[in-house]
Amino acid sequence: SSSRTQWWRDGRFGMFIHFGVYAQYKGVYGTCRDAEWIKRNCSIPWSDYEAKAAAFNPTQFDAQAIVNAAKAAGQKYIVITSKHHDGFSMWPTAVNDWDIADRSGFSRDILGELKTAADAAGIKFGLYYSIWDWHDPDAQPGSTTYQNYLTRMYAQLKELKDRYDPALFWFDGEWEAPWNDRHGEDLERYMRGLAPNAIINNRVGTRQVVDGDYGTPEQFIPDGPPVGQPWESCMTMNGTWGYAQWDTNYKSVSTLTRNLIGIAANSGVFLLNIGPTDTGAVPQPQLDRLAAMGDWLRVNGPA
Ligand code: FUL
Repeated sequence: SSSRTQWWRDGRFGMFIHFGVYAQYKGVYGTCRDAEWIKRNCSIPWSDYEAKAAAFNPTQFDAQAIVNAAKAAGQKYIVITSKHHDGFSMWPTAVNDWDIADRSGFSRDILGELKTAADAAGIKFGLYYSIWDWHDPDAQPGSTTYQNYLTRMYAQLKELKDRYDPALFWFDGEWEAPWNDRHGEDLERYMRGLAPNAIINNRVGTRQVVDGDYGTPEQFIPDGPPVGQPWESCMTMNGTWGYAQWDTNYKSVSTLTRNLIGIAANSGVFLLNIGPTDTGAVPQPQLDRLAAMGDWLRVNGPA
């Protein structure tokens, strides 16, 4: 409804964070290059990926610094990957053991740290969750036991609600069978019961403008007036969502600022991504761009 989404529509500008085991590869596997899709696109065996998970130790992840950077940039909300397509949970889920607490040596609750820092700064906290899951055996193509995966997914979403009470759920990976129209409708109904005030993006389902609260153009800005739903353009500053050391192809501050202005002019919302490195630190070119956008907004933005 329009009152549910009001803070988000008024806020206009948010921070996306793609962070997970994939950052450990820094975008490189042998001669193959990718980022958060590296497991799949570089055909990495699970044994290798699981070893990388075991070595995951992002001690430089600094929730307060990230929230400070968002705040200074003029961003009003943060959405971080709780589970990407690799299925790895960034919180200590009880549903399976493919998670940061059970499979890495890193025991901090970084989602909790970010939620606490965001709350204190008056910034809304949201979670990305991929429906598509490359790791869960019941979620694989042709699975006759997909329902078992769905039961676990519902349980994980309840964990996320109970632990972090997110203001926004950003679903993804809905395009991959066997997920279908009915699954999307069912999940949205479940989420409305679980978290009636939370905003949900349209990738909860496969029916485009019918599903969720808002549309999610990715890496582009729709040029016409918005159709059917509120919308949020999500975009990278360089070319990759997850960290890739080789990806230094950054947009300029003026391009990013013009993107924000163009989106706002069409009543949209801008979700701009950062991808922390394997140590958890945010790459300096990303921090620089956030700071410069904030400088511009303080002079030229809304009062
Ligand atoms: C896409 C995903 O496949 C990408 O990895 C990224 O998360 C982007 C925001 O959504 O569909």
